[in-house]
Amino acid sequence: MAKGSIALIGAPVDGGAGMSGCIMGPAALRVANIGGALGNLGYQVEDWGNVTPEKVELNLGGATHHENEVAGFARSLYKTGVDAFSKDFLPIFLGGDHSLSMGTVTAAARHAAAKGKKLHVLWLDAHPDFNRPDTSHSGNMHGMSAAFFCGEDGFDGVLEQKVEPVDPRNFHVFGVRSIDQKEGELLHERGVNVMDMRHIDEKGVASLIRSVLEAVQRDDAMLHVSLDVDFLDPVYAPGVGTTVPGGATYREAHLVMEMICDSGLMTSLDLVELNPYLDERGKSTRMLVNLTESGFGRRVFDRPTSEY
Ligand code: 6HN
Ligand code: MN
Ligand code: MN
Ligand code: MN
Repeated sequence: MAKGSIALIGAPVDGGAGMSGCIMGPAALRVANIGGALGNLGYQVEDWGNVTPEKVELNLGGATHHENEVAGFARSLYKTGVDAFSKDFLPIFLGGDHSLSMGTVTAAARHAAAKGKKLHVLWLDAHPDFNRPDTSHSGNMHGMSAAFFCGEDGFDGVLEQKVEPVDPRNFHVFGVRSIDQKEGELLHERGVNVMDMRHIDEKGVASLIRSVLEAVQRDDAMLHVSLDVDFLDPVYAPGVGTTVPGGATYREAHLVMEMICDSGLMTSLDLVELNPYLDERGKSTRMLVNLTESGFGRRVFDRPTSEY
């Protein structure tokens, strides 16, 4: 079976994080040959280069900062993302901090709506990134992206277009272990599917991820996956500004990606928060590339999924 086409889209946005360094993320992923790795798995890969942020003048108030940079990237990612979907590419967005999902997920949601479909989002992260400008203590916009694309208030002017909001019940947060007080209340109120680390310890990766994939399948929906480096335990991926102990192990993270691949449901992917300045000899960059390979078909042993 011929495999599809993948567009690599770089987004060196840096100002959404509390610490700089994510600007080097797309370059590090290319140095680690992410494109070649996907090509070896049988995909047609086109590298679309890095997007150029639009010029924006915006003030979201409160502690929020760098909104011009974040909104500038969000707007160009939105347009480039919509373009990639309409040309039948599966876009992989190379971050850049997690604020970039304000552009990538809204592009996916727009494309889904145009096809009369729903969009589910699987958020692999130590954090749910569900703050609004008025609940955020840090003012860092990488902690707000999910609130934005789920249609929360307080983000006027980030995109020029009206956002097609993701239904919070179709927003699946997996691997979390750090939630701010008001952010947690909002997650409850909105009915977000939060799978925290305790949940994963008790139920295991496989049954929880299977239930997410079944929900996507039932809805015949598109699936956007957003992989934050801090989803992983810092032992495996120290190259990120927001490490939290108690994260996913090497095998847990690979199993997630292998199951996503077997489902055939993923329609777009973000690789975010990689900070090469904080990394140890390329460890976290390689981890991200290896996880991407698992998400696109690399296997330890070729065996039918039904045998697992
Ligand atoms: N990320 N909840 C914290 C904040 O500043 O709002 C942490 C956010 C982390 C964001 O990891 O993408
Ligand atoms: Mn401001
Ligand atoms: Mn994040
Ligand atoms: Mn995080």
